[in-house]
Formats: sequence, C-alpha cells, structure tokens
Amino acid sequence: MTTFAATDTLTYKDNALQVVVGLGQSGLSAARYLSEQGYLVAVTDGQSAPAFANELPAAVSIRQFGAIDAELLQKAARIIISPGISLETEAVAAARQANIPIVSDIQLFCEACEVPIVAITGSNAKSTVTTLVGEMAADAGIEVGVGGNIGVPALNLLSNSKMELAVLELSSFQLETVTNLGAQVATVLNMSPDHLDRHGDMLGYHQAKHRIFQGAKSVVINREDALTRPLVADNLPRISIGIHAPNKDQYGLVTDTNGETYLARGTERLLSADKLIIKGRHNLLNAQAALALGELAGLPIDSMLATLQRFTGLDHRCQYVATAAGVDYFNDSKGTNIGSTMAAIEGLGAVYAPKDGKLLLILGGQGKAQQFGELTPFINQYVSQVLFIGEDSQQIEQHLRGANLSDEVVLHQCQTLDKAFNMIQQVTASSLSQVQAVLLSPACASFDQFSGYAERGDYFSGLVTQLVTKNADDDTWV
Ligand code: UMA
Ligand code: ADP
Repeated sequence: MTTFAATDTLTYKDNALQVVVGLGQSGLSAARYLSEQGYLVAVTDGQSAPAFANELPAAVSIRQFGAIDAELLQKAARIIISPGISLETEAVAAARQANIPIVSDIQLFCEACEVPIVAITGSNAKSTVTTLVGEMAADAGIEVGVGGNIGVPALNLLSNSKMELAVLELSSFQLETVTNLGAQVATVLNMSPDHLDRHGDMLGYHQAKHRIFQGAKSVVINREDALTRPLVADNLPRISIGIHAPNKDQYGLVTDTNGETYLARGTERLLSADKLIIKGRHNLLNAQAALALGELAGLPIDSMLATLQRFTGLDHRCQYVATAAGVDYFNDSKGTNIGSTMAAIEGLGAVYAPKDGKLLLILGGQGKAQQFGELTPFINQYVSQVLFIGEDSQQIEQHLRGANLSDEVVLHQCQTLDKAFNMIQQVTASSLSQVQAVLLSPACASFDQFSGYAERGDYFSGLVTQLVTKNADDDTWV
C-alpha cells in the first residue's frame, strides 16, 4: 500500500493528486510545474534511484521508485506520463481501464501556453526543421522558445514570460496523449515506419502523429507523402511543399535550363539551392517546410531566406567527419529509421556515383520492428559493402537477403563499431575497393550499445580521428 507523506491534502489545488510517471527530463519538468501550480504531486519511476530525484522540489514528497507504482496510479486524479513509457505498461493500462485521465507534459504546456505554437512532427527532419524555424524567428527579432522532443522539455519554456512564439518538436510518444493542441500551424513532415514496436503498426503510428492537427489553425503538408495530409479539417489554410514545381501559393523546386535548382513559391524563385550549406534533396524539402511554417506563423520572408543561407545543419545528421586514406567518413548516427537511412544513401550516393564511387554503409542496432528489405533498392544502387553492428544485425541481414539484394553487395557481420573499423581498413586497403565514402546511418536505435545516437556518433567520429592519426603516423615512417 502506498503511504502518502503529505497529510494536508486539502490545502492543495483542487485536492486532485497529480501522478507523474517517469522521472526523466519531461517528468521533472511536469513535477516542478504542477508543484508550482499548487497541486499535490507524486512521482513514480521504474528505477530505484532516478538521476533527477535530487532535483525534485521538496513539496513533491510522494516518491515511489523501483517500480511504477500501480496503487499510486489508481489514486490519481490525473496521470502525466513520460514519453518513453508505453501506455501498455501494466500499471498504466490498469489506470486507463479505471478511466483515469492520462496526459503528456505537452498537454499541460498547450493548456497553459498563451502564445502561438508552431507544432512539428514527422518520422524524420523534426529537429532540423524545428531548429530552422526557431532560428528564423530569432533572426526576425521574435522572442521564441524552442522545445519538446528536441531536448528542452516544453514546460520549461513557460518560465520565459517574454516568449512570443513557441516552436515545438513533437514525437509520436508525446502526441499519443495530447488532445486539442490548438497550434497556430501544425505539420507532419513525412511518414515512414518507426517506433512500430510501441505503436503496433503504421496505423497506430499514423494516428498518434496526426493528433498534432487537432485544433490547428493552419497546416503544412508534403505533396510527396499522402500520409502527411490531415484526414479532418480540410478547410484549414494550408501550404504544401514538394520536390516538383509548385502551384500558386505553394512551395516547391524549379530547375532552369542551365540545370540550376531554386526554392520557389508559386512562380517566384526565392533562392538558388546552391546557396544552402545543407545539401541533398531531403534538405531542400526541409528548407521549404521551414519557410511554409514560418509564413503561416507570420515570419518575414527576408529574414527566413537569410537564416536558410547561414544554417550549417545539426551534428550527427549526414555530418562530414574527415577523410582517411582517400575515403570520406560521414556520421549520420541520427539516422535511426529506414526513411532517414534511405535519404542519406540517396543523398550521398548521388555525390559519389558520378565518380564511380560506392558507399560503405554501417547498419544496425535495435531494429524497432522495421522491414529493412525496403532499403535494398537504395543499397543496390549506391552501396558496395554493408557492415552490420548491434543486437538486430542478423535479422537485418536476413531482411536484406530476402529482398532481392544484388550479388555485388558484400555483407559483413561486425557486432561492434570497433570491429567494423577493422573491417573497413581491410576493405578499403584492397585495390579493387570502389568505396569512396563510409556512412554510419544505422536505421536503428542505439540503446543496445550506447546511451543514445549522440554517443554512438561521437564514438564513430572518435574512431575516424584515430584512423586519420594512425595514417598520418604511418606516412611519417615511410
Ligand atoms: N522509465 C520507466 N519505465 C519505463 C521507461 C522509462 O520508469 O518503462 C523511466 C526511466 O527510468 C527514466 C524516465 O522514465 O527515469 C525517462 O523518461 P523518458 O524516457 O520519457 O525520457 P525523458 O528524459 O523524459 O525524455 C523525453 C524524451 N524521451 C523519449 O521520448 C524516449 C526526449 O526525447 C525528449 O527530448 C525529452 O522528453 C524532453 O521533451 C528523446 C528521444 O529519444 C530525444 N525521443 C524519441 C525519438 O526522438 O526517437 C521519441
Ligand atoms: P528527427 O528529429 O525527426 O529525428 P533530424 O532532423 O534529427 O530529424 O534528422 C534525423 C535523420 O533524418 C538524419 O539522419 C537526417 O539526415 C535525416 N533526414 C533529415 N531530413 C530528412 C527528410 N526530409 N527525409 C528523410 N530523412 C531526413
């Protein structure tokens, strides 16, 4: 039986116990926020000593750690669930059964937020587009808060009383418990399989993502991806983006007779693609998405275009690391699903193919129930060697082999990045090697071997640096 440390519950707001489930970043922000609002707050977490326990306000005296406390959840007036915790978790499912409301920190945020919200989700490009819109707003002199799945809990933004605009990156986990977000503008940037282990199938994943449109005042859609279109509220102002020439009032790409490609709005050419530092077709879509979201949020076009020309991209997203022994190394550790890995193979493959170069691809980790066979057309076209790492590597190899993988693609099971680098040296030392670039784009989560994509990407970059140093030392001895 859970014991309540607080005895004077009648002095708390509404006498309504708020139970925060999960004490990570979002749980801590929710506990602090609700406590400041005067609620009686309890926290429970599966770990016996969650890292943020010492940062909880003293007023949050009900703390049940070591397991998610089912009895505590049954006493809640409202449960605030952390995005990393599945609604199917036994104690949580029982509370749902008992009709106890379950919301995310994002629900608390949108109920309290008094400024317009730009809400961004999608399988890929969320962080890139969120950062771009944030920088566009800041460049226009607007006091902007950028948060959500990008790493700053949304509720933390409320502490800035001068905030004029909130730009939120939202995950399917955060959205599945959000109702009536009411964004000024909302978008699903793209849809490809991800997190199917949590959502069951594409339908469940799609339903969670599309909750972002509830109460939206305007929307941005991707013409190339029907799954990004809202199924309801067809009458909302909307702007579309796409890789083809745009119609009036839409964004798209136009290519002139010299082969130069421009970002365009209707018939107006806005900016040559060559002026962008971020490269690849997917980034041209991302730039359009940021422009369309910014337009519907009322940002001025001139400062948006200026921002686009300055933006160097985010770490771990197709990031050039170094060249060792004539081979270029790219860190795309944030490529954690097949959609992002397809974009990386296609984007870089198109750079090396005209020089008769092929990619060496490092793939693997936790597979999240994806069908990796969908990667084979891209691998067949641009990749000569695939190195597998991580816990689902055998399964991924089977998927590729079962999906018409070309005989010319050589596969290696390496288990770890260290072993992969031994193999890379053997492969690239061969005079027959066509490999001109090594791409870490695992299409998988990293948690089997690393604390997250950033640690995996840093580890990869560290191995590249060692290789560069080793090659330099070898050259000195020649
Ligand atoms: N926990 C349990 N039981 C479980 C799972 C977790 O008790 O079954 C506890 C853990 O012990 C831990 C806490 O829950 O103490 C962690 O909660 P959390 O996993 O929700 O993580 P937060 O620290 O709150 O971070 C979350 C997002 N994490 C996830 O969705 C997994 C962060 O996105 C987000 O930046 C942060 O809120 C602020 O909004 C990260 C992420 O990986 C970057 N997102 C996924 C992605 O981008 O693919 C969706
Ligand atoms: P998210 O926050 O949705 O994970 P990021 O901007 O962090 O998005 O990028 C994640 C991965 O997706 C990176 O590997 C990046 O290169 C790739 N990516 C970026 N934009 C796109 C896009 N429009 N389509 C597919 N993949 C993309």
